[in-house]
Amino acid sequence: MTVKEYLMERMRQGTIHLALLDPDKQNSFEAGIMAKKIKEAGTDAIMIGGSTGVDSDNLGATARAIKDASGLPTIHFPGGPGELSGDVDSMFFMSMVNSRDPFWIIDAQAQAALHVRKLGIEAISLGYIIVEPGMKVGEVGKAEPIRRGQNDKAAGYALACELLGMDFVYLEAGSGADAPVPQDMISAVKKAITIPLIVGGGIRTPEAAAAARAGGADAIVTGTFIENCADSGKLKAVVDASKGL
Ligand code: 1GP
Repeated sequence: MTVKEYLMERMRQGTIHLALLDPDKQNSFEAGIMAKKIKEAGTDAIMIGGSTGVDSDNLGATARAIKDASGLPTIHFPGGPGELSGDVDSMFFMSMVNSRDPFWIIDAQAQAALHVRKLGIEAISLGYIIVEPGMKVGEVGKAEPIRRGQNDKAAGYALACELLGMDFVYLEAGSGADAPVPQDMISAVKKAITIPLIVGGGIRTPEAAAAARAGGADAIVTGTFIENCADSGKLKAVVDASKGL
């Protein structure tokens, strides 16, 4: 089964949780320990990536450690075309569709594509939509973030991604955002598309996860919260709220 099939299968049963680990924030040994903890909390798969400080070496080492420690599927969440590893199970082959720089829309992907194929990495295509505040990723990607309240605009971008043949759409408020993507924007986007909707950025409480789920998110991503949370009960509470358990 491919990672895409695995995710689709799980999402058919309800909202799933994806944990994001940034190889620049801890060494691979620590990433393995975190992966084991988050697996016990019930996460469905682990995304690996960050906007800066990731290279093929720390990406590969982190992917191997996560796999060994948890057995969960790994998904590379790339910060640019210079970091690639055959040690991941799959990658989000993504376009930041509301970037104002063609590099982040298609040129980075063109630089990486032949290498991705050569390494045999499963590529899951993804339309990446930055919502304000957008944080570091919005800044690095020169995004023009969707403003709060611009629900039709968000839905238009998302449906354009679907009509272009992309597998998934990701609404991203940015890692560490003070407020996640608003629930009514998630609902408006969900209503417009038939492909799965991933939501992330600024989700660090069970209430925020439940709101994203109620809005219609098919997958909820948490990164910063996992990095900072030593309490396995709190970890499980956010994962459970994401999945409606
Ligand atoms: C970032 O959406 C993810 O790409 C996760 O954001 O770190 O705020 O959970 P947080």
